[in-house]
Amino acid sequence: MEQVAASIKRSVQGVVLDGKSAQLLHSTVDPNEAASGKVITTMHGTRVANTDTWLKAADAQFGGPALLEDHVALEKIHRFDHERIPERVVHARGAGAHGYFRVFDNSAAQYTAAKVLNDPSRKTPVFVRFSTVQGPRGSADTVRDVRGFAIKFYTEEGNWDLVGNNIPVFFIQEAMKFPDFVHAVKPEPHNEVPTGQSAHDNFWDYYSLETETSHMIQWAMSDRAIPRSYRMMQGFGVNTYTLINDKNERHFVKFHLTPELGVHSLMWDEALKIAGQDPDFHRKDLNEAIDNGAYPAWSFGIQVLPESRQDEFDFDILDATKLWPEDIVPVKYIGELVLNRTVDEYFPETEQVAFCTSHVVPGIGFSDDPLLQGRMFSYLDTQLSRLGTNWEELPINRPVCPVMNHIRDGQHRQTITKGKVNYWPNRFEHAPPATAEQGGYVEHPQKIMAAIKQRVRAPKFQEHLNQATMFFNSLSPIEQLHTVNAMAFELSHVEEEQVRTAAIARINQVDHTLAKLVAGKVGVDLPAKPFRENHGLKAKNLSQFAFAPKVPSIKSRRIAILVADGFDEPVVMALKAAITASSALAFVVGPRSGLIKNMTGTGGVKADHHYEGQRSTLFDAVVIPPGAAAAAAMAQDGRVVHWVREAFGHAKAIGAIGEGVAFVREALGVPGLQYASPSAPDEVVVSYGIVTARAYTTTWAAADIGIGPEKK
Ligand code: HDE
Repeated sequence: MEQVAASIKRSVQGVVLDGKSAQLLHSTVDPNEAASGKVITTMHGTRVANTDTWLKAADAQFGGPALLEDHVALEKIHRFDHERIPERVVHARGAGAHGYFRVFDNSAAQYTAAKVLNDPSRKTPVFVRFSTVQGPRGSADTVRDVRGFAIKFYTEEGNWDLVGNNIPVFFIQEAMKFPDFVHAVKPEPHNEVPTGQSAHDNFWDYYSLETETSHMIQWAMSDRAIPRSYRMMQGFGVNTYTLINDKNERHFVKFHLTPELGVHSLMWDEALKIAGQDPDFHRKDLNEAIDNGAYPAWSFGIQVLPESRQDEFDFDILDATKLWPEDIVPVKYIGELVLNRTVDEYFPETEQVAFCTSHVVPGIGFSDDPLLQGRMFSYLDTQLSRLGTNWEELPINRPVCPVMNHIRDGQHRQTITKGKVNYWPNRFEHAPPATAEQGGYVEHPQKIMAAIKQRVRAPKFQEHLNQATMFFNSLSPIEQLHTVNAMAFELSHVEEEQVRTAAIARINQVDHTLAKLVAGKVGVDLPAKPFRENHGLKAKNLSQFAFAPKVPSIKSRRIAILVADGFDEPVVMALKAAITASSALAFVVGPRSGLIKNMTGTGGVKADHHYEGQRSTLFDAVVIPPGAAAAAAMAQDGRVVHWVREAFGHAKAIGAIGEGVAFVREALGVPGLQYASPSAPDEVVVSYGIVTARAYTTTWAAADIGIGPEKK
């Protein structure tokens, strides 16, 4: 196998590729390139003259029996029969993209010797895979679930895999519980129901019996579990890792990623509908943004604690069900992650990528976090059943630095290693271990106290509720209400009363009011008394409103312009131009996906979609331009009236101009909706959360997305 150093840059059609992309190019075939031969061949390279008709012993008129001799037919069917590989046991459904990571300066050098984290001259290629956890490969994107956020950094010292989630804590403290937890959340064993949902008896049964899930359940029932986009969610390493600097000092670390676009969620009703209307919503969103040059970007941050501070807190810093409140351990943002290239082919890239928490580089290490320790085995192990022994040689998994060792053979070995020896030590001194000076990974000499072999958990691991309550307290009232509704939705899908009652009792341990509100909806008797008084503690940056971008932006947002015959074309053209200039996407939606006539009847625009084909749920905002005939026609069409009502109900930004205002007024039944205030008739007006104007103005077009009864 040819190894390509990270420094190699290769120019393809004028685009300079990073080390990983250049390396991947060696494994890429493009049927459009002349060099590929362009015509079909068998897998052994012979050109194929017919791929449709099986070779037969036949009479030209009546046909006849097929011959087993036909290698082209046999190979085609044989390869098809074996196309599927086992899907991931969790996180089966995902979407991936390429990009880069870089640090702003060398400020992290005080904590880590890892060049990827301390050398600002480096631009490290990355591959990121986002995922849901519960559902199978074919499940919908917008289900209520945790999202995976796994990053492979192709560093010059080897691959570093940061296998994180969009929620900073986890359900359980001990890795050994993972099979039980996953069995409980996955479809129930007797009927394989439900798909992509935690709304079932076994999940809530497990919750009610395992207190340590309390904190994570609060997150999973919050809006964090229904993101608007992969591009608009945070990422967290979750487990506590360590950083080791040049002086061999060790710090504990939590990794954070914060999206440039802010953290945004769907509303539950939207998420439910999109799951049917466009199950690939998040996949498409990721590709659409990158293809349109709106590259998703995150600030990369670290929370660091010196070893000496390990016991300073009322929680154990190695407990993955706890976060480190940012009020007491601030996040230092040291770099950025940007995704700028979609995959060429899903299977060899997004499906075959394999992450391992144990893949680290010098300067980064592990902690005694018991969940992390179990993960170290699980990821390495699971790749065998998914991808086979030589999974690290697959193009997407190969490091960009040289790989050299005495590991050999196994199914599908790719590398051919020269030489007489495949062991160390050997008489030629071929491939010796690296010294520390040569960059060899040397474990930090961590001091272990004299210990007794026993199955125990450290004392602070016994406390499970404080941060669950703190998270709920830290949410804004609307986020709290969404949590109430989410829990009520889930519990109404729980059939056994015993499970519902036990779940309410558990919720009562987190917060009595929360339990009361949920119990009231699902018809369960509330425990008479609070389990304990709510401690009233809050922490910063737990509400997602904390991450609203400083400068409001409509970048990459999808905006529908609703038209009908008789619309005002110049206004629509101006709107489209202004939306595009703001790096957002404009889609004209009309009664048909064809030419829609303008108000003078002299032309029109071609609608991108028709009212039935796309629903308001798939857009962030909707605009209705002027045009009396168009407004009248839309008012007669139930589907388009529903479009606007639904957008309003989902707190979407709605804009209307001229006669479009009259249509919105009728559709929503808000007689007071006007397009001008008497004092400033030419300005835009915001009322009922709707932006209206008498005529088109450029300031209006970039109007604040996100206004509405519930700002999202
Ligand atoms: Fe995973 N997890 N996990 N997990 N996980 C897998 O590895 C596991 C945990 C996460 O896009 C599997 O390659 C155990 C926490 C992501 O390919 C498997 C435990 C976090 C992905 C596995 C955990 C994660 C996985 C399945 C408890 C957030 C998708 C396929 C000790 C920090 C990676 C695979 C991708 C995937 C095991 C807990 C995130 C079976 C045993 C905590 C993002 O190995």
